[in-house]
Amino acid sequence: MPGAQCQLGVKNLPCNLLMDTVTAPPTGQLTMTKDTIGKCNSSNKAAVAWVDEMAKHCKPDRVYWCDGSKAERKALTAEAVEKGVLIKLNQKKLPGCYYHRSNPNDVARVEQATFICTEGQEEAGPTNNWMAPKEMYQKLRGYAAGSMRGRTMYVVPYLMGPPGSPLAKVGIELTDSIYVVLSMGTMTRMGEVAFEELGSSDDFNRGLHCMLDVNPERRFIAHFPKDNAIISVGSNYGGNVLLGKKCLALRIGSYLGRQEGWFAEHMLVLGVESPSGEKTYMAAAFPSACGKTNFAMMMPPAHLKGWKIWTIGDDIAWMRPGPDGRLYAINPEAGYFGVVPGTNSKSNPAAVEMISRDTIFTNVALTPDLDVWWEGKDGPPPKECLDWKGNRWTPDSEEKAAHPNSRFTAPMTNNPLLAPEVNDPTGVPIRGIIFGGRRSNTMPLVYQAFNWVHGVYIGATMGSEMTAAAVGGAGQVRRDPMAMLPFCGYHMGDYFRHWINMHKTIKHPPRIFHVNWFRKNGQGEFLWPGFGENMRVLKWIVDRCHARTDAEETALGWVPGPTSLDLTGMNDFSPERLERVQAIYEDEWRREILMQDELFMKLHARLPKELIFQRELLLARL
Ligand code: OXD
Ligand code: MN
Repeated sequence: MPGAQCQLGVKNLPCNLLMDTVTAPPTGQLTMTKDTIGKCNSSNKAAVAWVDEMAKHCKPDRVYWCDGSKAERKALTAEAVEKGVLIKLNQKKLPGCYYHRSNPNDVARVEQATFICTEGQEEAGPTNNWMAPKEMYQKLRGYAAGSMRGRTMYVVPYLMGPPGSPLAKVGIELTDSIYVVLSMGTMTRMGEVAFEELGSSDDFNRGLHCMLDVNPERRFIAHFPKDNAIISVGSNYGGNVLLGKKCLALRIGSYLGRQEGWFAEHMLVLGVESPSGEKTYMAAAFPSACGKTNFAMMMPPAHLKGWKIWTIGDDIAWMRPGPDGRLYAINPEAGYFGVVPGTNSKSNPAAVEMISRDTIFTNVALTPDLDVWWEGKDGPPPKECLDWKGNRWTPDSEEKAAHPNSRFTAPMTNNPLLAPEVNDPTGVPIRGIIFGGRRSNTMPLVYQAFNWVHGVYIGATMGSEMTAAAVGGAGQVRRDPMAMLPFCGYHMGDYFRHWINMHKTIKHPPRIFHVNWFRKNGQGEFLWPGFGENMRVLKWIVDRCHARTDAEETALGWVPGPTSLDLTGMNDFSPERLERVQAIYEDEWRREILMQDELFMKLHARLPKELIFQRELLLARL
């Protein structure tokens, strides 16, 4: 009903078109009344006007403004169950947990459908798909027009980062997917908190998500960095549609970070507490599905019992120089959207606990007693269950029961290792940055850069075997600079320049390291046990950051001396094995450096000279 006035005092602005048609939710109104649920809860003129404009365009049957309350979540969850979007899991075993199955054509990020729409193509660079903003707006507005007829448009206000943080950013996502609303409620600080932070400012990310008919032919994830805007159509997969995550926190974030002098990175952030109570904060970039969540929630082995890991974030770090010359990081997110297969009490005991309640499982297998199952879960497989597509599955089936990129969406507050500092608006001071990839050969377990620019070179030339987190190419090595290849919102050469320039603004820069947990021997077996044992490597890294352990110089950088990596209790890990996992083979490295050429050639017009010099120096050292 055009012309309705916002209840919260905005004069002469249609508040939202159709709010009066909001129906009461099936269950669970605790604090809300029938009169207020879903109604406009913002007096921000820019927000109200934009929602109004988009509603007129998409023509939903109703517009629902989310307030982020517990009562709202309960009500929307019940609605999602009633509509068959979610299945309620066995609440005795998994309290607060729900099951979702996505369209089988929509199970991962689609990089070929992801666009950076800057004015000129050069600004987006050769590693991004590009279309001119005008053209893309026209195309996607065409798809969005009238696309929400018969549906609800949910207004999802959200805050990325702790309230009051100088790094925090507000977004509003308009979506016709109730699954997205519930997921955003877990992954971000969603609801009134965002409007409180926004005040009367018009500086918020404008995100529009229309599911359409979930058709890969009409699937686009388009970013308009100059307008701080995103339009995503034709998908309902988290990485494409939870717009606060990859779209705002990384692609738009990296663009804003370059303008404003900070970093938006695909990095976990953790605190390492020593037996004496000293806390050292580290950030680490690994490509998608290479164990960031496991590393961020690691349990040290028995021998290092006095050590403890605290999680700040498992996927994204926003970092900026503080007044004391150190680099401070926040986690902009409030939940984890993690890969499920392989999660068990060995790989990630804290995650097993975390996802036993309040979690949405997407594309795992469903057992007859409404429990969930996936490859690599503790215990034997079920005798029979439904696979992620809803087909009958038995251990004899050829296909996997859970999709390799099936996911959990869990609130960070369920993480038993959650660092209390996660809510500190200042963030945590980062002492070390770790880069790593999934490499069966060439890359040693650990080495340290000689200095900042060398560290930038190491990050810029990172390579990794591809995983199921993105469609296509699994297993092939591709260059994934700083794990940002699919997430950098501008020219990668300018991004490297930003990294090099930022050094001047950080008086006490973090030390930089490279790790590889995945090196294999000739028989295809992993040389390093990984998981909790990675704590031994992390301890060496922490000690290096505090300049209290020794290292040996190699062509690649500093490596642990024969006795400085603590291997106590690893009885089957002989000194020869350590030598093999740390080995630097000249022929492998010459090939590696040749492979880097592909990326360097692509970026050559804007590639900082410093990186070319670093490459030459490395060649000379080999
Ligand atoms: C993710 C990804 O989902 O990197 O975190 O794809
Ligand atoms: Mn990620």
